[in-house]
Amino acid sequence: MKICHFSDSHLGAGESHRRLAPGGLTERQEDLIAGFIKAVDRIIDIKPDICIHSGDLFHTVRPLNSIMARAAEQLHRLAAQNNIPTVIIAGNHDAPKQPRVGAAIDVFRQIDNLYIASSGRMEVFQIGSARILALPHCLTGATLQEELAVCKPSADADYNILVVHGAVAGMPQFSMADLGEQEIPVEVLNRFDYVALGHFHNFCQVAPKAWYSGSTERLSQAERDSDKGFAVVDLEPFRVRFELVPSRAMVDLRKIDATGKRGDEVATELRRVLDKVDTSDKIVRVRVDNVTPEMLKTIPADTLAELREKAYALDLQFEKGEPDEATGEFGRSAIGRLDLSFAEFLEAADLKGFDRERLIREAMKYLGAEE
Ligand SMILES: [Mn+2]
Repeated sequence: MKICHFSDSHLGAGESHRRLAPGGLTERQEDLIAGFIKAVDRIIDIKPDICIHSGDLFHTVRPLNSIMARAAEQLHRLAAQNNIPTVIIAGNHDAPKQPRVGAAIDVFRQIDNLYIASSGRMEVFQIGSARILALPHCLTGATLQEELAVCKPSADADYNILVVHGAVAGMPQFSMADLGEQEIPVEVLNRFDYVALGHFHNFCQVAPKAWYSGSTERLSQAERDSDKGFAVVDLEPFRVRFELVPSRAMVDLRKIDATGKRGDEVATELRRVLDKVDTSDKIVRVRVDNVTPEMLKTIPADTLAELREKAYALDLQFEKGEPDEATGEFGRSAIGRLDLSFAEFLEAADLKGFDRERLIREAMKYLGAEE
């Protein structure tokens, strides 16, 4: 039995990218969709017995209708048109925070051959000789514990496969520092013939038969050195290999020390650093340390605009001191996600008598989403 396991497509991410693509989404949003489509193309070529998507198909609980339509097209192609039974679970990004909101992936339930777990409870699917335990992101930690307690293989099935989204407990390197991220105990992983993990964005093995497939596109600088793609799993004999899918290059350039420098001097140095690389097709990060308010006031805005214009995406990080490198780069992006999670919470919350839009606007201000 052959399984293709992919994950964390985060369709809809890249909203703040400055250039629009034809159709109105940003170029970066199109990138993420393209990565997902390339993975689907390869899976259709491989034609596995089962395909698994282990969560965070969408970046948010309420993706744009246009993005849902693009996803529907691909899932229909994969499961219905090409007859590949496909299991998909909700991850922490696309699972609703309240039951009445429902999961976006629920709208795909009518697609033939697609098995969806989004109820916040474990769902069991029998596909051929495999019994699939699909555990989506749970509403509460208590529910997760209840489900993990009954998360056991069945002797009646030839193969028992677990699909779950979260960080493996006791392995902080797999944490995305997300709000509401779930922890999966290692013991659970060792009960199954294969565990398809989602959440951590780089392909890697975490237990003898448990893998993160990684995401289908790069979402943070912590992923710049990792290839993107998916896992191809053979159960008999057991073998897991990585299938590469082309993705957007990310580079992290040399840090610039602004100590004692004026704004125009920092701008000249930025230009020198950026001129060494063809940035036109890359997501580029440069960090400027020891920044003072005076330096920021005198930095020529037209130079910054020009450098931004040249790059596919330029992330300039101005830091007051020299931040601790050990804070972890997945953790860094968690600041961006705190506002996202809070906005989702506000979207779903019962706010009778309040101006929801205004609350969201104010919250974004305080959470630093509008830098
Ligand atoms: Mn996740």
